[in-house]
Amino acid sequence: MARKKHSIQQSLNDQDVAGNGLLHRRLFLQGGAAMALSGYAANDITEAAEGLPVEPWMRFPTTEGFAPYGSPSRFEKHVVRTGMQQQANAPPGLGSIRTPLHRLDGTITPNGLHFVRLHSGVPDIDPDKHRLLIHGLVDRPLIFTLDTLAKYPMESRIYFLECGGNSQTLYLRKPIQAGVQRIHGQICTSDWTGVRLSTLLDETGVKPNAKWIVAEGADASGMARSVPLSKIMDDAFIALYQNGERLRPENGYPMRLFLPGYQGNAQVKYLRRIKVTEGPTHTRDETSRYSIARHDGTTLQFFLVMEAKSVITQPAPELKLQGPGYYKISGLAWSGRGRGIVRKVEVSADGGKSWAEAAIQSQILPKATVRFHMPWRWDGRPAILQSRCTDDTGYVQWTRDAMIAERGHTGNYHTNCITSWAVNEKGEVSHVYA
Ligand SMILES: Nc1nc2c(c(=O)[nH]1)N[C@H]1C(S)=C(S)[C@@H](COP(=O)(O)O)O[C@H]1N2
Ligand SMILES: [Mo]
Repeated sequence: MARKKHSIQQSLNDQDVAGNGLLHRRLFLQGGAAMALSGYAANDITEAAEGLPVEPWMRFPTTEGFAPYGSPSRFEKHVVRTGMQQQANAPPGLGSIRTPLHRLDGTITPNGLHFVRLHSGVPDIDPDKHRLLIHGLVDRPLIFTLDTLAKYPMESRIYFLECGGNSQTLYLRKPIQAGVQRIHGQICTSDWTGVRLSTLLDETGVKPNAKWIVAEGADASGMARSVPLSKIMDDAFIALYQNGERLRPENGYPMRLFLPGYQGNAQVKYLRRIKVTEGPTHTRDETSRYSIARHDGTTLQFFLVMEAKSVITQPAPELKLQGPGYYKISGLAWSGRGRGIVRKVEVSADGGKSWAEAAIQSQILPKATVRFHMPWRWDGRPAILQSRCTDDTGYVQWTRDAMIAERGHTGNYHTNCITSWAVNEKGEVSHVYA
């Protein structure tokens, strides 16, 4: 028995693929690792098999489980959105609540946990009274109700939605001491269903000099954003359903603009108007905000595509390691560039000195998050965990140093640099710059 154990240990040690205990990504598929991870000795298992408990709920049926709208197990009450519901000195309804990335697996975000970013709270819109107006440089301005939209062909696509301000604290000079939820919890993925805008614009017709549109929401923030007509005709749509149900009020009920791979802010919720224009409108939300200030004093305007990015969600500062041993590093990767395909994700356990390719456990879909994982043998000594994403254009997620060199500390948006989680001897995880 002891000999056997030794050989498993030996084969695990032979699987090192990068510094500080990163193991080959296929290790989890092999029997040896499963045995090493279970932690039970063979005679414990025999004993357990003989004495499997018969619990009360196995003896008597319950009458539970027929709720009109289901909710998670009572043991999952801690899996909630958190964040700033109301910032000090801010106008009412300005803030965000963020997704508990460290508590989720897979790629689809449950609707009740999708991050919420609001500039004036949620308007209480009656869907029967809501109208969408398409006008401006069109041949025939048209008004659509929910009922008329429902008659058009719809498409369902799985796409990520990330706030342009997600992770923006990485621009700060000192790493904030917060978890993955606070720092990165504004990236989610859903199955969105709606009507392509190209279909609706075929109906209205578009004048030859039309090159942009401006989209306007029906909330008090007056959210309005300009989008190139090329994007609108390519893959933009009016989203009506999110993971099979009507959009949640917080996420734009009854309809929102959806722009695959673009920054969240441009995906105008409570959409009530699309005006076809010659050029960008230069609205408040695209001039005072959501442009990227650069170190050389210039500004990147209409910088709408979210670039390749990844983040380790387990371990994370919210999750302490329980002593040396085998761990599964897991996280999300995505890109809005090119076709939006994640080509590979690499993981480092030594602060970026050496890297190894992670396994992808989800489907690889354009402009959607993918879930990666990587086996790791933690020896109990300090380590720095990082991940980096490469997309189909060959773009590699950059380091924080490279990002700061180009954008300085005032950059604020599109923070797609590598994140570093430091693990100390106690197994505590914290956010560092490495
Ligand atoms: N009308 C309107 N649209 C809006 C916003 C808003 O406050 N009002 N917030 C924007 C921002 S900043 C982001 S990141 C996304 C967030 O979408 P979500 O709240 O569904 O996650 O919606 C965008 N669209
Ligand atoms: Mo945002």
